[in-house]
Amino acid sequence: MFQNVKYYPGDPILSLVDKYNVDPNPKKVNLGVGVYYDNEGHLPILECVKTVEKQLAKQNLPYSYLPMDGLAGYRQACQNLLFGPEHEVVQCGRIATVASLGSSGALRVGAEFIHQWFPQAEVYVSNPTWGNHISIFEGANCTVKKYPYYDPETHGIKIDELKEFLLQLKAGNIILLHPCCHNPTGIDPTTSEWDDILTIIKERELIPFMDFAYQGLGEDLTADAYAIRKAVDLGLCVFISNSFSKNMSLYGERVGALSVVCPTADEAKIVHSQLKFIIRRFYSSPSRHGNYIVDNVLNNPDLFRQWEKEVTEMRDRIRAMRIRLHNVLQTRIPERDFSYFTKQRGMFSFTGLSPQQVARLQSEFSIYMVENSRMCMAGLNTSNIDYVAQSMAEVLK
Ligand code: KET
Repeated sequence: MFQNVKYYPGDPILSLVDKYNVDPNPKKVNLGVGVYYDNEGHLPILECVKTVEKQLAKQNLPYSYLPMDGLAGYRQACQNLLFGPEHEVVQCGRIATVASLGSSGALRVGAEFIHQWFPQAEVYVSNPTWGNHISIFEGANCTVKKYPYYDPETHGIKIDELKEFLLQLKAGNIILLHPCCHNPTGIDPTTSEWDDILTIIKERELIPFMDFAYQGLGEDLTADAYAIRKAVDLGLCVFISNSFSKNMSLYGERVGALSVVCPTADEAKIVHSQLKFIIRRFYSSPSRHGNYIVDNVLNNPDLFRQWEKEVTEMRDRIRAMRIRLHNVLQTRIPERDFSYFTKQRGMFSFTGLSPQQVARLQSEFSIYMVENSRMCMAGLNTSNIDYVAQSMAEVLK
């Protein structure tokens, strides 16, 4: 009966975790999946989350279904976080926001909506991008193509090529953008480059889809939203997927949201209704617990401040690791320029290692990073960083 079913060999990022877990080497280091570990190598539970957990435990709420689109307080908090509560789009009700199963779920629901209501639209992703972007949109039967982005020569963005490319695209196509902490390269446009990119998107009548999985881990919660706010200020309609996996360390709770900024509040109501219909047919409603946690953290000013502080600590720790890795490598191999490690932002770094060097790191040193040379800086800590830097220097020689 299942003779024709083909074996799925696994995801290149998630499969690394399985390999890492069975590696008996006590020195092993996991720099594969985009997960933040603290300096002790543990997955943190944020203090703001612990406080809410205690409150929720006391309340002993029954396990009712959530509405299809999630808790109203949660959805409002997501809008406030994306735009600031005073922003005109928030005040006027021009955003359709639904809770989702992480940013992945938001992307999938958004892809379904796009395929259903804009069947001609092609989806353009950066070259390179998070591999699952391509899978998710192709899984919704969208045609996916790539736009030029990363320049391995300069470890920067091919900004002129990118702009020229956008200028020749047909109106109505979707441009998938990473508003901050580009995955996998760690290279983001400057604010003036964003202005140029978004102005072309506006002129060409393209539709931006912003996947915002790392808010707060680039510059800060507000600065990281620059591209999103700018797009809306230019009068663009925007799809936004956001996530609390990384910035609230709630990975397994699968908490995210899809927001669609519409020209009018009436259109937002209609779009919202269709998003609910998609959700109903996919999985009916989101899970409760994560919605409650985030709702309580974001809507309580003290807990919000506590969260902001904890996000800052995560961001600063990653930065410190970048600087230290850079310093060790630069001392070991002075003829090579490693300054890109400190220019990149967010969790990831494109190390520039060849696939053979990545494989050697894994087989000889039990250091796991993605084959495309992406390394998760948040897996580094003061105990393993020297070992990683020395091993990298060894394979780079
Ligand atoms: N978008 C991007 C750009 C992203 O890097 C991830 C996760 C997601 C969406 C999904 O997030 P979530 O809200 O948990 O559904 N990236 C890491 C984990 C993964 O591959 O699933 C990673 O790149 O390692």
